[in-house]
Amino acid sequence: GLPSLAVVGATGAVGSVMCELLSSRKNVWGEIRLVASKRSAGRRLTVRGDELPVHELTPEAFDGIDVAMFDVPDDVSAEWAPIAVGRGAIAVDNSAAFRIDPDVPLVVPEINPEQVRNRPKGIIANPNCTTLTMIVALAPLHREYGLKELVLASYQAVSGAGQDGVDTLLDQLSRVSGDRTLGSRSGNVRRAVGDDLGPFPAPLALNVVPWAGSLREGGWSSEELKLRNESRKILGLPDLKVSATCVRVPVVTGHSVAVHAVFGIEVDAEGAREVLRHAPGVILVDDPAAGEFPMPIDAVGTDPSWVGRIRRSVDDPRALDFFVTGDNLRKGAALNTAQIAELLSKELRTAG
Ligand code: 11C
Repeated sequence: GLPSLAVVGATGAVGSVMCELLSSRKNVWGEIRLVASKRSAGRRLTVRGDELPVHELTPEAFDGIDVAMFDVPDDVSAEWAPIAVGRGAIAVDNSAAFRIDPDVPLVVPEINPEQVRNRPKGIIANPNCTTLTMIVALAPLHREYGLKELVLASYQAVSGAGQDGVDTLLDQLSRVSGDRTLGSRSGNVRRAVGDDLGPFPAPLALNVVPWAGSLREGGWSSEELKLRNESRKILGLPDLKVSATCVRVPVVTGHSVAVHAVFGIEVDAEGAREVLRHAPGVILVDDPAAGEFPMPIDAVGTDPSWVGRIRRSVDDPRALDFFVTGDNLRKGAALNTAQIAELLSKELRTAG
């Protein structure tokens, strides 16, 4: 029969998109078992047209499971992915717990699908949503021109911080709507928004916040270092120079990145467009004269990374500037995890 799948974290922001994807993509699974924390256990969710109960996360929840997907916080994955492996499952983990572990492959199926088989710990990691959005477009350009250096600025949606992030922005927007004086005097947006900042260090409504993640050495944020370390690992470029500034913007879903990429040889914008027209998982949206740009409001709910604003640097013939947008809950999280699991389903069916 078909392999069995557990979805751990089924009730979260990413888990909900996962349930949708499992209902709409080609069916390669036998039993699907939904698992979540004790708080969410007992709820029922619809997958493939069936109402399924949500089981509590226990070691027994993995009995008889071939592939276990994790969309949970880092500490939960760190504890429970090895338990799932101990019960006989292969774990596909979307937290940061294992991404940089040299014994855990970090997989993007359009770029390094062969790495799925290289899993001494029985764990495969899924990249961060900001890295994923960008890397799908960057990897084919690297193959063509040889990447040397990246300078990045992100524009990240609030759903990257989960359902709490979404609720926080929408509540704040309802508090500021209607007051036409807001934003013209220091401090008045803060007063209108009030004290509830949700998972963010500052108000998101009518603002941009140059911060995502937690503080690391040298003033870098964890999100900025993830972009650097994960890009290096996925592209197999351990010495790649990466400088990133990660910024949260008042967008519900859809992470964007402004990319300055320096290559080893001269580039040209039309050549880069031609590469991206044929790249898997990419859609080229690059017609400024017609008002066509990659933007979150269009990319949300779709699978590909949307790329545009492709220009050769005026001052460096080896550098390209471009803008890329993708659905952070879909390709950024649930879709990439589902694609990795589908590679495993195929491997198990071929072996079995
Ligand atoms: C954000 N990218 O937008 C983060 C969320 O490493 O998987 C995902 C954190 C991670 O806040």
